[in-house]
Amino acid sequence: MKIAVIGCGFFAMNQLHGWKGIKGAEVVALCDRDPARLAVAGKLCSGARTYTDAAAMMADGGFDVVDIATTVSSHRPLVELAAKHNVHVICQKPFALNLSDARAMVNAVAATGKTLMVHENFRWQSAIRAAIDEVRSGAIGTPFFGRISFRSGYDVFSGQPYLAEGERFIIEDLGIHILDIARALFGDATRITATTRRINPAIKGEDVATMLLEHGGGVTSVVDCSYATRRVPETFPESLLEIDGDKGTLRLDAGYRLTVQVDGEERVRDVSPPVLPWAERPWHNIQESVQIIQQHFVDCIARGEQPETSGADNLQTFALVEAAYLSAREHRTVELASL
Ligand code: NAD
Ligand code: 89Y
Repeated sequence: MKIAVIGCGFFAMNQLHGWKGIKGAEVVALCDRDPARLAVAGKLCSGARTYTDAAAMMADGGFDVVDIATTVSSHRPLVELAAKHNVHVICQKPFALNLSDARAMVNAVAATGKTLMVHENFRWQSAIRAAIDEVRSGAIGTPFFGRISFRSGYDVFSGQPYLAEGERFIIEDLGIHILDIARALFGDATRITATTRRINPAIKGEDVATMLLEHGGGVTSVVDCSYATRRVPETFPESLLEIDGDKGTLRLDAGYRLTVQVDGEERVRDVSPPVLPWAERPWHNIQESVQIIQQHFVDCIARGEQPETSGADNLQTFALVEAAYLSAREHRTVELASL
């Protein structure tokens, strides 16, 4: 599978390393408007053609997949450009600026018959995956309550300065993954109620969000996110879980400790992610999930299946983000069906 990557910034480095770890995948073209960033990526993927203009790269072709790792404002034009050139597409989260753009992007790729996956990688973290597998296997019976919690004081702004500048921050940037984990565990939500706060005066958007979801299958979940939480140990970038089912409970605690209790019996597992050779702590958790999601994409194409985090699926995650902001702004519960 020949891959072209657009956007060679902070996060794309993980995706480039991830592709190197996938048998049969090869990055053959790279594009970034910034020649310095392009040069760094070019060193990592020697032999790949380099471009500062995405349209020129697309016109030259010679690849099966475009992997878009730019920030959100360029996602719609780049996804539509890729669709025009009839290639499979991966696009980073947040998928779009708004729900109507997101729907148009899904339709554009669907019309070509090619595959579209959103790089919504937290549900692919191995610790989260271990919890999802336990829940899906029925280990704790039918879940009725879940809490998915991401609370940190880690400085994400030094690596990603744009996060301090947007009107929206934590729900759009990070909450999107945590809401997606809630969907992976409990299915689609029908209603959401959210509150937001900004604690850090140096940023523009909200850095705390607390969300209450009702899922179609009957589960109530609490999704809480904060980048204003100063505590020891710092758990970035771990998402912690508490899930109650009618037969037992599951906890994913700090330090990647997974506990399942059923009928008075307890199973405790260390589900720490490996530190891949190119990865570094504390990002190794996310970095491993990048390689896993990219492998999933390759496997789905080979099998002719839709990725679990397809563009169409991601519309539900994206709608939760939009609904959470609407709920917080208007101090009311939002029905997802109304969007
Ligand atoms: P960045 O600003 O460091 O890099 C983006 C790069 O894209 C820049 O080098 C820029 O020059 C280039 N670019 C922008 N528009 C372009 C265009 N039209 N043509 C060619 N190049 C273009 O941003 P980043 O921190 O790497 O974030 C990129 C995306 O990855 C964001 O959507 C962000 O939310 C996402 N991200 C995801 C995770 C995750 O865990 N999934 C983590 C961090 C960032
Ligand atoms: O951009 C974010 C993401 O997707 O994962 C963590 C992050 O880098 C900072 O919140």
